[in-house]
Amino acid sequence: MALALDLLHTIDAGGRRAQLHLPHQTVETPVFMPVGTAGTVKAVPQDTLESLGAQIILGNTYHLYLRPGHEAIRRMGGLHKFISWPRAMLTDSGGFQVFSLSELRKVTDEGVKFRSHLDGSSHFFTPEHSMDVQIALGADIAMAFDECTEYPADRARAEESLRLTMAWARRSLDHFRAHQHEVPWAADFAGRSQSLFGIVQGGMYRDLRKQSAEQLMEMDFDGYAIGGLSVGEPRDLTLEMIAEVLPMLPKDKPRYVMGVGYPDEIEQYARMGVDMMDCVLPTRAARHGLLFTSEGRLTIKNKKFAEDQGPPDPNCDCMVCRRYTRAYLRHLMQAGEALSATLNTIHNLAYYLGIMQKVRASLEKPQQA
Ligand code: PRF
Ligand code: ZN
Repeated sequence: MALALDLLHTIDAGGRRAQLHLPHQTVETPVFMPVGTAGTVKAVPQDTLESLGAQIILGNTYHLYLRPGHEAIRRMGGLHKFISWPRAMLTDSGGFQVFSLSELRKVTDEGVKFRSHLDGSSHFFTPEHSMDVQIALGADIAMAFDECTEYPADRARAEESLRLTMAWARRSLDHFRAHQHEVPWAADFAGRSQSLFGIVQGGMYRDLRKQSAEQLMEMDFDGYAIGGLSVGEPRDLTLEMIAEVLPMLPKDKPRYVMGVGYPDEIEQYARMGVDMMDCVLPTRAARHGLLFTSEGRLTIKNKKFAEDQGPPDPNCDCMVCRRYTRAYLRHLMQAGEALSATLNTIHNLAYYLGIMQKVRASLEKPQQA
């Protein structure tokens, strides 16, 4: 069996409190997944992520394929063992990263030819190759190889891009099913296997989104993601696309919106019935000195914090807010100290994970009349 989703409670707005049973972890949902692109959630050690309550983290096929290489990771027992992460993991398929990071891309029906952003070397990714890499990495959840349609895209362009993504979804699933048993930990989890999610695309066209979801459901993936959002479109469009697709998806399978969002967005989408979300925002912003707090955003290098003896967020009980002052965090950033990124990231992740914890608690309560 791949995964199992146990629904604990559902509200009228569609939101669900559930348990997602994966080989390495039972994940309490809705869940926020910190991004660990190259086998590390930047600046934070794995034991700290565990104490922050991170249940599942992301890895990227594109980065890990280029360095250190998926075959090396397979020989070392898979990504969990390599990075010493005992809980759940999900790998993105490489599609999105090839489009956002690599140079000189050439897309054909067969796949994508691109040059590495590291050394300019030439590579060719196909749906089959993305599956081979993701099976070697052995995350609990792998993603279909897709094309993230850019924004804005006119109707003809969105249709053509969707046609490609749907053909790649079919090929991803066929290859995954044929090779799934080659996952490095196959022998350690009798009866539990890696899962594959399909990705809904379709630009900002509601009927294309619908068509995409229908086609993927017919293929019968283990879960469904909504991609191609948070790519520069206004927020009401993001919301409209999510609202169009969510009610169509099967109730007994996880729903994942890729690459969102700001704190109020992840809360809103979770209440609508999105089970999983990931975003670089809390981690990337932290490294630029932007803290998310219960009192709004804080630019920590601001001079006004030079002698501020208060905690970053007075309503946060994370290990940073319990111990350090705004003045100290400002100093670390000003001095270019490595600890700056670590402490800022720990707080931002605690804040994001805390939001989801509160949403989970509120989804468990009987609804007010
Ligand atoms: N496809 C994949 N990964 C993604 C996206 C997508 O559309 C997005 C869009 N926000 C983030 N990550 N494969
Ligand atoms: Zn904090």
